[in-house]
Amino acid sequence: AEEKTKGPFEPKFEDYQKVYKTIAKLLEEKDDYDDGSYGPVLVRLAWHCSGTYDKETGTGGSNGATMRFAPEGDHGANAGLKAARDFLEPVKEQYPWISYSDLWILAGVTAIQEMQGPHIPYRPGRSDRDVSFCTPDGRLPDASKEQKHLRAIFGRMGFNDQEIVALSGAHALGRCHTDRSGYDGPWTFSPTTLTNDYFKLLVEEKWQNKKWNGPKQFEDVSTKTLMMLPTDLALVKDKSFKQYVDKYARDNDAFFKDFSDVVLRLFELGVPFTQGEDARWTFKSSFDEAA
Ligand code: DDH
Repeated sequence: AEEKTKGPFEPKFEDYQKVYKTIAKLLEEKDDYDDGSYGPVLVRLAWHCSGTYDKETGTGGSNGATMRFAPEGDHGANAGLKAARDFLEPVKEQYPWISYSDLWILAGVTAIQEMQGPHIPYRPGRSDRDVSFCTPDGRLPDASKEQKHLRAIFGRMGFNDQEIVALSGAHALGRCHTDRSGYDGPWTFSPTTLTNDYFKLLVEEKWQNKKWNGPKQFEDVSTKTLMMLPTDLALVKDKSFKQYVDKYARDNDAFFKDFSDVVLRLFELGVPFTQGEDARWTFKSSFDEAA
């Protein structure tokens, strides 16, 4: 009789907060990667799951975790993301009830918050799908292009100019790897802390063509240690984009607010939620707990 009343395990907020804490702890422990954190590559994994969304056909997006399969995992844009997926494998083993697709997005949320970014409200509801749901190659942005391409790619997901600029602020984090994208170097001096420095550097620094044997990218004139992609500089070349770059360079709070709003939407693209928007949760970060 007891079995009947128990029913299947239905994870609640506390269970997801536990998964959050486990990821946060792993991030702290595994500090011998890149600039000292897997945080940036976890954010990139969550974004590349979500950024395949096509609003016309309703295909792609963070539901499905189809990057587990070769056709999508091997897309050029996804090079290097195996590091993020492997990092999360022990977490999946510890909490087998969470879908890969919910886990990968939760890891993106955790990484942003643990790198001192804004809170990103979250709701579960993604289910894993088979290989037939892999999206075609070419849905993610091509860094060698400019504003027209950005509007086409992000417009397909349903984002406007302001949202494209806010999303791009994620490049405060992490770096380019020659063995992944072919590009090289970080965008900011603090690639494991989310700040509005990406925008500040875009407007305050002078950028010149890097002379090297790789794809066209830009370096800062002052130190020649930072980089920008052609798509990054398109944000200051284009007047409509530039007004938002200026705003976020001046006002970190405005950036954090808009970044949280737009990342929340990005991470929910293509997900057939059964619960409404009021069911979103906000997880406590290590910083909230220390306070
Ligand atoms: Fe990005 N990104 N991204 N990006 N991205 C790269 C790294 C990271 C583009 C190209 C690249 C977003 C938008 C764009 C992050 C987050 C986000 C790399 C380097 C390239 C190339 C990969 C490598 O060599 O390892 C382009 C083009 C765009 C665009 O057109 C707007 C967005 C919207 C996000 C987001 O998260 C919301 C992060 C984080 C990284 C650092 C990864 C790492 O391993 O470090």
